[in-house]
Amino acid sequence: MGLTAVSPLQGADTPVAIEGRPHGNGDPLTLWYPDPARTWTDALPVGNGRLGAMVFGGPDHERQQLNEITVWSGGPRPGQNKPDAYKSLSAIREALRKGDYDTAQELTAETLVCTADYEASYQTLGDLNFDGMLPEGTVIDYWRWLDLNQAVTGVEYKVGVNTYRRETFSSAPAGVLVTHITCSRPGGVNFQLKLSREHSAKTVPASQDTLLMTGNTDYHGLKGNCAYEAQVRVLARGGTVSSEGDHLIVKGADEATVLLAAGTTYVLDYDKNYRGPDPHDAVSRTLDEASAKTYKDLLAEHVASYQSLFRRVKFSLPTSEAAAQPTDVRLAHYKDGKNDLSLAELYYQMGRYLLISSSQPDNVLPSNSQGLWGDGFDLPWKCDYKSNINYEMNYWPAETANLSECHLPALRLNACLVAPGIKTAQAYFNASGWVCFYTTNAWGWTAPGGGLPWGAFYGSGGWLCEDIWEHYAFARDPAFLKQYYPVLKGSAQFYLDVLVPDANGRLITSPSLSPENQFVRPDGKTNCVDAGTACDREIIWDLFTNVIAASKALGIDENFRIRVVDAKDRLAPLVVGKAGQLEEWSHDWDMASSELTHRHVSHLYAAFPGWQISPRLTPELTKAVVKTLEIRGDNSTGWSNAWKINLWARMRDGDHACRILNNQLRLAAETATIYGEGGGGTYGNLFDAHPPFQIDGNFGSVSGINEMLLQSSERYTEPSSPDQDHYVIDLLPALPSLWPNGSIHGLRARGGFQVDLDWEHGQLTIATITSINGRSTRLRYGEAEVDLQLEPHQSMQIKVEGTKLVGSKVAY
Ligand code: FUC
Repeated sequence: MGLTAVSPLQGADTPVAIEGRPHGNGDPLTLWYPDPARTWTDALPVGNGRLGAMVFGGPDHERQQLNEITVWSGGPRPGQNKPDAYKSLSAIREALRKGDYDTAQELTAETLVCTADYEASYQTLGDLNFDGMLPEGTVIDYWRWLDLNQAVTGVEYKVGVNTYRRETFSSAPAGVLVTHITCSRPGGVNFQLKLSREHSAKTVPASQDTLLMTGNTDYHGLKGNCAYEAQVRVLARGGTVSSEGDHLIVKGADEATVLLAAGTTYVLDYDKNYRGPDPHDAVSRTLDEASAKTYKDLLAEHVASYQSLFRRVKFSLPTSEAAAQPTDVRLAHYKDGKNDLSLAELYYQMGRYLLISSSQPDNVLPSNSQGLWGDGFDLPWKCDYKSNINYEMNYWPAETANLSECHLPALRLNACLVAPGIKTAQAYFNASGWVCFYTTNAWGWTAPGGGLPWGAFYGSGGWLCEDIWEHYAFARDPAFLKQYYPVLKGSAQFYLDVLVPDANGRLITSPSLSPENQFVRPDGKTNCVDAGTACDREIIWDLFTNVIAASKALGIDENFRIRVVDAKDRLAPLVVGKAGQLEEWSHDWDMASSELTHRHVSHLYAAFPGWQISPRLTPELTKAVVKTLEIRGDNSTGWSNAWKINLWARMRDGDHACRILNNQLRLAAETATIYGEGGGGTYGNLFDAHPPFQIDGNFGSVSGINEMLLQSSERYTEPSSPDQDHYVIDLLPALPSLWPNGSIHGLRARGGFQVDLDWEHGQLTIATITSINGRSTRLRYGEAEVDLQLEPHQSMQIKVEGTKLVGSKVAY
């Protein structure tokens, strides 16, 4: 990107000559650019969890592409459950027992795959277009930024001697998108404003200063179960505001504040068919209340609310001159990272920013596969909640990166899958409990949609329960665990019902898929339907472990627990194959695969996000995980690379983890889908490239950085409280040699602790452990260990003395 550009801007009527300014503001947590966005992945995202915009920053023509997290096409599909589908199960299982994989696969495809259309997609809310903002003349000193400290994006430039400035943010406390426009020349603020949407929308003036857009999510013959409303209002100081058709016209103002509020009929309630009241009253009230505040007050309350989450973690790596360059230029030059270490810090905090901005604690729906941001009506992969990895990955950093409350929208959605999931469990397995197959969406989809080798993966129900347990393990709120225990139990009931003995009497799932992958048998035939894949067993192992721990912690359900303990003990063990790899399938078929580098590494679930495999507890299986990672390679889609950062960190190989992270910090331009090698990278606005843009890679990478610096997955038994789960906190378990000096403060660890870490020359200098509400933990640094007892809110500083960890209590 050059510093001087003459470019027709997206959607602009007239090309504008622009000279960008050579420096940003030097702030390490600001993304900046010397020219406006040309493409959607150059534009900068803002969001209050629910209401978001991609801001392009054109000087004459500004486009803000809008999203509201509940704008979904389609609706609930009661027909997703094929009655009596389960009747084919015994024939499928029998075929698998006999090794007749072709028949098993045919029968699975015919009967266990849902035939209802899977068409619903997350959609754009529309566009807010500002036109005619400039007088004649060359734009100089242009820059565009996103300040992660304040969650504000802006542009500033000059024409002649006059400075024009716009700031945009989406406020969680006020519930509105705010754009503030100023010019150093009195009366210099002029523009026309248009609120529009390409499909199913009508915009009318609601008053002289307000536009109202209403519509629904009908799209190409697909009826939408969602009606929406957006209202935009201009508050000007000086000058005039008038409405004309679907436009507002601002003339000669000294400054203007543009407020946008939006809402839909969507409610996360299966019993109400996901449909609530018309949003008109709520939208009008929100807009009126925000209009009564000054811009200064709106900004102050927004920044305070955002910073209460964002400022909890401070990550610091040494900075260099390279950090002064525009963000996309930094990406283009990053390579092995040696000359621009602090780009990893910016990328890390961008991930936290994106989670806060797409998943506020009271969001009606969680962060989807593009977070909150999507431009279109039928978005990539429906922009849904793909629960065979992608949706869960979105929330991997929620707890460790100290954003526990931001996890709640996902936990509520998961709990809301129980009602439809009970029907799916009955229809496809005649089983009790609930299940979700490989994906879900806003409408309670739990069935095996999507054909093979996608749809019939039924490990997702168990995988979604991992989030529930993790929230408890970190936040340690017994009331939460009590409330969500039935969700965990219902999932365990399902798996207890569907497990069957293998030839050796060990329990497996049958039929069973390993997400989206296929195996090649010795006769050269390719199939995906197996019995007892490793991934299913690992998910069930984790779920059972957590249900046992939950029922103990709550002191309930002993009889059920005994059943779960028994089944867990009988699960078929994990196996190391001839190549030294962890076997993915029921046989040693991995090395015959035509896709040895397949992006899904589902059978490594046991190493991350699970903990069944770890270097200390299971060294042989750990070697097999390392071998498998080597075979799969480092080069795949964005989310696959991000998963491997976490896995290599768990394998205690910080340098390998960091190598993959460095590869993620590579400027991507491709937006067409790439499924394997050649994928990955990061767009100019720091969005992850699958490609196309998919936000899980951002979140997975944040989690991966956390795993390099702090781990707390290994459990131990504490004799003084045997019914509680206790965790080893590993300090700097996989510190990469590229980062010999740095610090990270405010990470969270399981068991209810917060940790600050400082290191120099690759060695820990000081760690501070604070109990949030945990009492016992075991700290580990290298081979040194110490058991700690802390009262809630007590802190302890830890130093390394020789081979020992020595602590002193400090005031919190
Ligand atoms: C699965 C993945 C793809 C993509 C999509 C959203 O199908 O295999 O890579 O992430 O989900």
